[in-house]
Amino acid sequence: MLESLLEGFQHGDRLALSRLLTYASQGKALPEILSHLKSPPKSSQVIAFTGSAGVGKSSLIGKLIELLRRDNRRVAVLACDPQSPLSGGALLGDRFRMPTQVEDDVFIRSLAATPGHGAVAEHLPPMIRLLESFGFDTIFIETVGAGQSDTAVASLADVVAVILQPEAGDDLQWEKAGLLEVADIVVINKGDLPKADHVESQVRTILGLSEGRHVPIVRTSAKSGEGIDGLWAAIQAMPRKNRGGGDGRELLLYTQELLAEWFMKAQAKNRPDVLQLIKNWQEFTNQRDVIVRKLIQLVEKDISAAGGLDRSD
Ligand SMILES: Nc1nc2c(ncn2[C@@H]2O[C@H](COP(=O)(O)OP(=O)(O)O)[C@@H](O)[C@H]2O)c(=O)[nH]1
Ligand SMILES: [Mg+2]
Repeated sequence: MLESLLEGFQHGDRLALSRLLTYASQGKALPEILSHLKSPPKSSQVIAFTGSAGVGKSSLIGKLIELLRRDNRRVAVLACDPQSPLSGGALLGDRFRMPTQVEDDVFIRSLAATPGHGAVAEHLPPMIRLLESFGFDTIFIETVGAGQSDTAVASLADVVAVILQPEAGDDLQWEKAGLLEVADIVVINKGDLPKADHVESQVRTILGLSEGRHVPIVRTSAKSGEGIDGLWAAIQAMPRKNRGGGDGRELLLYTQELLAEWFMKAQAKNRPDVLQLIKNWQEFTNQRDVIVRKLIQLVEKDISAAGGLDRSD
């Protein structure tokens, strides 16, 4: 089954891509899948759109897709939305302001964000690898910005665009100020509404406080289409990050995910050895490195017994 999927994938079969993405999103067969992926001739540009619900992330991505399709670029979207389950039917309907999936060179997948991973769906890194290997030029990741998970997005994307909108209230909330820390570009969308100037000046103040960082601010309206070209130009002007795994971040992220999964499963099964370690952790605070080493030993034993971390259940 997996073999024929991988075979189909190599031949550009979108159904095979779709199935493999589902495997990856469930953490299934990751080592096999990843080891079969060929490096694409050209790496994709991964662009994260993050910001509160309703600011217009999907609408903006939809507009950019129209623009990119005019250049015949192949585009994929991974939309991580805690409110929308994988069934995604509603998402791809009216509410999701993106072109429909009829076009062959546009691929959209909505994902439920995994608890414990903040806004970032679990196993996003291998999913990005799949899309990249399939040959998409541009990959958008849509996330609802929320605290620490943004750092994870930042490490997965070449460019992080933080989307804001004019607010009824006066002040930018702190939560948004925190979001700005991960921004490579700040987008003030809904420029057709009043108060956009006010938001922009607040953003300038906050960004001005962190010296030595130049973050472009772009005004857009996904409704009128104004500013969309400028947004794309700003995105293209950003330097590419080293996403290829060469700086170790991908390895680290992957390891963290696998360990978290192992740990959660072990806890759910009430494994006595793990429960004991958790108890020790609380009692013997001066021996924590010993406890960590014991835990790693347990994981190691499991891997060799099961022939791989992914099959350890
Ligand atoms: N007036 C105005 N409305 C917008 C604009 N962009 C998006 N919207 C509307 O804002 C709502 C939320 O948009 P959506 O793209 O789903 O936001 P998301 O939750 O951030 O993905 C929808 O009703 C859109 O039609 C804009 O530039 N101007
Ligand atoms: Mg959306």
